[in-house]
Amino acid sequence: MPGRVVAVHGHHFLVDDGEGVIECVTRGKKGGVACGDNVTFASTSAGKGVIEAIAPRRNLLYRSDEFRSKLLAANVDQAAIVVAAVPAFNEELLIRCLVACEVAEIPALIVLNKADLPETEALARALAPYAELGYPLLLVSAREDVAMAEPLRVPPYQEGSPRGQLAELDQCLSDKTTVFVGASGVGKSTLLNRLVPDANATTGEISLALDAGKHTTTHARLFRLPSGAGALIDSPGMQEFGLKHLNLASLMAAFPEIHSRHGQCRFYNCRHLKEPGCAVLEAAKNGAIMASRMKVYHWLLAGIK
Ligand SMILES: Nc1nc2c(ncn2[C@@H]2O[C@H](COP(=O)(O)OP(=O)(O)OP(=O)(O)O)[C@@H](O)[C@H]2O)c(=O)[nH]1
Ligand SMILES: [Mg+2]
Ligand SMILES: [Zn+2]
Repeated sequence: MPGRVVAVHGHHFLVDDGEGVIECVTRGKKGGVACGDNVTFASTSAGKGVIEAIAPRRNLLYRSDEFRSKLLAANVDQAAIVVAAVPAFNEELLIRCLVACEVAEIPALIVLNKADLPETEALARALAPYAELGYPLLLVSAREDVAMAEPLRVPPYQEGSPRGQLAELDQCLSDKTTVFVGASGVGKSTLLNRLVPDANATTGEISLALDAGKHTTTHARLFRLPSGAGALIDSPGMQEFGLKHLNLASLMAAFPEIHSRHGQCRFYNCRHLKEPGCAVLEAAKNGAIMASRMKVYHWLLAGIK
């Protein structure tokens, strides 16, 4: 019987067959089942089954280190990378998430949450160049119960939408399968609860004293949007995003600002490291490419051999 994987708990999977949710395991050491996978399963007893096969995937978002891959979501239309000023913003993590999306050919948007916090203003300004790179940037507040310190007047804030762009986000999500990814504590599950009121995903209080998020979501879970055919996948927060699966060609293509300068360097096989006549390094020097992005590009390049 066919179904879609809607939750992954270690080696247990919840499969939605359209009528209900079946608790499944895999036969043998298949592993590698992702939230969002289309599978066929055989039922073993009431409400239980075994996954027999995974249908070919449209795409797969995952992270990887030397030892293993961690699958985040399969068959999605887009990824919403959720960021916030509190706990402390991690730009390297954002860049790595964007690279992973580019490699998987999954369109990415950036959701800057916690618009109600005064710290968010500076971050909104710092993120503006990402919108210029082509990643839609939305500024929202997932919490209706907290007062806005002062409406932020930086783009993408719009006059007359005091809670930020929740309506725009809602529109972006409609009829699509979207995966929420990002650091722990940025508000992915709180946003999900706003958008899917009966999701009741566990949200956690962050320890402000430690300025560190607590991992409250422990497994990926797919929820249907109340309107239409869309779905949202909530995923556990991460501290780092391993990209061991990158190769040179995919790295070169993963940075739009580097890719668009292809062919402008003196050497056709330029790696934009310290070659003379490099158009990318020149652009970085005069500020046309963000220093933070260039730094992460060089780190990722150093990791490929
Ligand atoms: N002030 C403010 N707090 C928020 C907002 N959104 C979420 N929070 C708070 O941030 C904390 C973390 O929220 P979660 O939704 O659990 O964060 P998460 O990204 O799901 O975290 P993980 O599950 O660990 O990945 C909670 O205390 C939320 O109440 C917001 O828009 N404004
Ligand atoms: Mg969560
Ligand atoms: Zn170059």
